[in-house]
Amino acid sequence: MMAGELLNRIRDSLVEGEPEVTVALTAQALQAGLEPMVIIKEGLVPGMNIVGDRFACGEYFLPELVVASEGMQQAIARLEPELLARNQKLEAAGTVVLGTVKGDIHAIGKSLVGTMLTANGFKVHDLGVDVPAERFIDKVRETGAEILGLSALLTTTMLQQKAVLDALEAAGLRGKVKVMVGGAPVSRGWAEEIGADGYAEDAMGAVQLVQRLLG
Ligand code: B1M
Repeated sequence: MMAGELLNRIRDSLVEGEPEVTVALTAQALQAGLEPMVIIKEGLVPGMNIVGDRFACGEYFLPELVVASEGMQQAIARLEPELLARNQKLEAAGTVVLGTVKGDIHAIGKSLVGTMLTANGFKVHDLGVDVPAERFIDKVRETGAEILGLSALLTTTMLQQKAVLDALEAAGLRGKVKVMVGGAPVSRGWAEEIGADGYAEDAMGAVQLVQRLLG
């Protein structure tokens, strides 16, 4: 099968809700020599976007969203060792605390950001999803992290990014840690508005941003 066809089939298997097919095709794509990031960007993400659009217009419901996200998560789990193997550094380039903000349980994009940061030599403390401001603050204090990454996928939970920045300020930590925000509804303008140190559009952008923030 040609690379393009394989990627289209990966996309379609997510849209059709066939996680085991998604994983099998992902393995096949790796074997065929496709780069893991290409499989994510040109197969999995387009599939997920179609599922999201169908959900938004009422054609799909939550069960379809859940099945598609399982397919994507399993496929990324299959790709993760390959992503990590591509760029192992011996010395930690810096420490990042990462999580999806309170009220928000979207994990996939945040986890991908964590994987790519790890692959590029950063020590990542991933606190998971639905993380309250106090947990971010405790972890930043405990680890002395230089970077705090806040993911939000809902327009409602974007406000939590601002809440975490306010809580950092109140805790006297704002000057000690650089804050990166991201997630589908987040923009550079929003990052500026709430006084974050940077915005990244995707996982590779997050790696570049962290490298830049750490000079
Ligand atoms: Co939800 N959901 N969802 N969902 N879901 C969206 C986000 C939505 C846009 C779908 C739609 O209507 N079109 C919509 C939000 C509308 C809005 O607010 N504007 C939505 C909704 C409404 C909901 C619920 C409210 C539905 C309901 O219950 N009625 C509910 C909310 C639950 C909650 O959080 N409290 C809900 C639930 C779910 C599931 C649990 C079923 C599932 C998530 C499962 C999981 O993660 N374990 C889910 C999914 C899968 C989606 C879509 C379809 C896909 C998200 C995804 O994983 N994308 C999504 C539609 C869409 O985005 N197309 C949708 C793939 C991922 C690789 O991309 O997450 O964007 P993304 O991450 C990217 C970048 O954004 C960036 O890098 C990543 C990699 O390139 N990035 C960062 C992300 N975080 C970053 C952090 C950074 C930097 C970059 O620095 C810190």
